[in-house]
Amino acid sequence: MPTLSRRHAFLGFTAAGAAFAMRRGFAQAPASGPFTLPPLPYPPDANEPHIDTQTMQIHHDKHHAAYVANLNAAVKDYPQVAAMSLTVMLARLGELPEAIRTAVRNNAGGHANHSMFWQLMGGKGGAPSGDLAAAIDRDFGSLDTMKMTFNRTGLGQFGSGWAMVGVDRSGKLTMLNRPNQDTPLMDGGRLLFANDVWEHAYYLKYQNRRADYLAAWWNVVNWQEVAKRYDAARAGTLDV
Ligand code: MN3
Repeated sequence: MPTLSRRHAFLGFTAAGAAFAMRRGFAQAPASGPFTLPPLPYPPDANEPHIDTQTMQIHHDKHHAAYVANLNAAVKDYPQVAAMSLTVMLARLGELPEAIRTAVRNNAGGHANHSMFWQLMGGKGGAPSGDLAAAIDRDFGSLDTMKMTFNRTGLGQFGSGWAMVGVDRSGKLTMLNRPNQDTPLMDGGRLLFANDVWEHAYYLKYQNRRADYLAAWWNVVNWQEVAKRYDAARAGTLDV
């Protein structure tokens, strides 16, 4: 099979695999797939009054659920892709079959981003402590400067996307932004935390006032959870 690249051969997208996928297309569609919607780790009113209950419910139960359903639909006929973890799938986007690459990018990205996002909230804001606080001071100057830069990043993201802080194995923090449901996981990176600046994340309560939403979000951040992510990043065990 001289025309197949090594990467395609590695992932098993051979003629036999394509034929298998086509046969599956005629079979009964499964009711679900390998990916599932994680439950919110707190009641939907836990972030009131800063993030309202209805926004939490629609955001989690409808928007995140749709990313999961669309991802399962995209990988349905591609068992080699369906078997991958989210982080592997996103890091290898360029190797995936072209027919599903965009769907996986949008929906695996959306599933990863939101799975992380719920974990970051449900807290009482305030300030981090210990190694995480020291890293924020070292890499951004101070917590207040970091928040200001993060809010400006979120405000400056044109259209839909995310304001993000990335973290590497050494614990170095980096201010980032990504459009749509893109994530540094697509470049093999890891996220410490991020805030969703799609209008669906804030429009019911804040309408066009994205700056107010960004400012209020800090009141529900769970810094204990962020600190766990920081420790996991340095241990090399941080996933989505
Ligand atoms: Mn969202």
